[in-house]
Amino acid sequence: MKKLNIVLFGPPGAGKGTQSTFLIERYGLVHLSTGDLLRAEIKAESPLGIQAKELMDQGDLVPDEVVIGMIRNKMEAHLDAKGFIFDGFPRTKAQAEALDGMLNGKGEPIVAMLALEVPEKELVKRLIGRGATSGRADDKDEAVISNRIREYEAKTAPLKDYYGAQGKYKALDGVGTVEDITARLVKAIG
Ligand code: B4P
Repeated sequence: MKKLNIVLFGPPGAGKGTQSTFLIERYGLVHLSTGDLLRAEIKAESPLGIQAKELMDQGDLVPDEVVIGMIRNKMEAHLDAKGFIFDGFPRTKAQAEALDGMLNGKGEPIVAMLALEVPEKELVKRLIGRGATSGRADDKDEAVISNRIREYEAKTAPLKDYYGAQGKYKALDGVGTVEDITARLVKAIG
C-alpha cells in the first residue's frame, strides 16, 4: 500500500505540532518533529543539544546536516510505518532535496505538502501565549520570535515553490478553532 507521507508546513506557531497530534492518531502515522527531536537532545544535554540550544534560543535554524541525520535515523527506526507526518521539516531547500532522496529511492515519495497560513500578528500572539507556560526560551522574547519568522520567510517559505513544482503544495487557512483546522486538513488528505 502507498505510504501516506505528508509534510505539514507553516511559519512558527502556525499549529503544525498541534495538528500533528490529531493526524497521527487518525491515520496511524509516525510523527517526525525536528523541533521535538532537538528539544529532546537539549534535555539530555548531549553535544548536539548543547550546539542546537544556542541557535534555537536565538531563533536561528540548526545546520541542515544535523536535522537531516536525525530524520534519517528516525525513519530507519520505523521501516514498517504506514506513513510519516513531517512537522517542521524540511525547512530549507537542502533539507527538502535530502528528504526526496531518502523517500524517492524507496518509492515512497511525499504525497502532499499541506501549508497552514496564519497572519504574523496571530503567530506572535500564539507564541507569546505559549511562552507564558512552556518554558521555551524561543517563545518568550518578541525579538527572537521575529527572527524565527524572518528565518522562515527567507529560508523556508521558498519551499512552497519547490513542492508546487511537483504539484504537491496545498495551502489551507490556519486561523480558526483547532477542530476547524483539523477538519480542513482531513478534507485535504481525503
Ligand atoms: P518547532 O518545534 O518546529 O516549532 P514551531 O515552529 O514553534 O511550532 P508549530 O508551528 O508546531 O507550533 P504549534 O503547533 O506548537 O521549531 C523550533 C526551533 O527548532 C526552530 O526555530 C529551529 O531553531 C529549530 N528547528 C526545528 N526544525 C528545524 C529544521 N528542520 N531545520 C533547522 N532548524 C530546525 O503552535 C504554537 C502555539 O499556537 C501553541 O501554543 C498552540 O497551542 C497555539 N495554537 C495552535 N493552533 C491554534 C489555533 N488554531 N488557534 C489558536 N492557537 C493555536
